[in-house]
Amino acid sequence: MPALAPDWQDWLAGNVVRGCSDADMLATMRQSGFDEHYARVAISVVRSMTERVQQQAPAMLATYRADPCRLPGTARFRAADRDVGIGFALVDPNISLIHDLISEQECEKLIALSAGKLTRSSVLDRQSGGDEISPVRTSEGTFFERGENALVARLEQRIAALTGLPVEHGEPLQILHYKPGNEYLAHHDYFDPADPGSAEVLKSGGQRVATLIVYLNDVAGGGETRFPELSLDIRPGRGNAVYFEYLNGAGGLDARCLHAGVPVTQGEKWIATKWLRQGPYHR
Ligand SMILES: O=C(O)CCC(=O)C(=O)O
Repeated sequence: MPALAPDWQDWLAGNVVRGCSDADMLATMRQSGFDEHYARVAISVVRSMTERVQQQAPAMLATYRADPCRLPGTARFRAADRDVGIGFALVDPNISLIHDLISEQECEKLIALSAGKLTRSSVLDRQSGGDEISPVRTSEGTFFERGENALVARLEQRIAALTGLPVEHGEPLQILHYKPGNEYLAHHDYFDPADPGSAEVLKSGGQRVATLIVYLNDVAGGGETRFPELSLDIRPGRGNAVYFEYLNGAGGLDARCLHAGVPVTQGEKWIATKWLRQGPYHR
């Protein structure tokens, strides 16, 4: 039996530590083309080794769990014009950490193009469906229309390849800037069907299906994207991205995707956010 590549060994070990089931890991390996028997044996071997290490070296594994961005190896795949890596992939809910989605130069260019046109970020007024300024969200931001420039168009192609959703399902790319103390309190990105304002915002494109948050810089302190229902923190790392889906095939909305941008404590944080809809979106 050929040896399992080190990046897959790391991926399995990380998932065992996080408490993923064998069935979930098997499903991901099968989707990536592994033979079922081979995948079952690999899962069982890595599980037993990891559990043995877990008993003997809990401190080491606590570090591993707290900082999945620093997992040593990642499975790589092609997203349009770029090779990207997977830091981790949870199956239920579907949340992935993508490494190297965009280059350092692309991060810098997006920041430079945005810096002169930032305004205070708004949130949805759940009554009217309009925008309002709220202490819930204290960042500044700006938007790029779909295909507004060559860089945005290239990123949109990459995101479409990554998510399997057409470019037309994407809302404008949003760039956000957080200074120390700025944050976005825990919220869902989908529109609650019970809110009076939702009917208006659902008219174009329907419900939001998924979100991609791209980290444009390393943050000196704080600024993690936190999923409180899942005890999961994503530390910003330049060029990396977190992708999460909250609308399942049966039309159900997954409340476990509640998330927050925790306060930046040192330095600044720049991100690009792409919200993806069920259908083509126009504003
Ligand atoms: O700042 C973050 O990490 C989260 C941003 C966010 O929740 C959003 O843009 O919907």
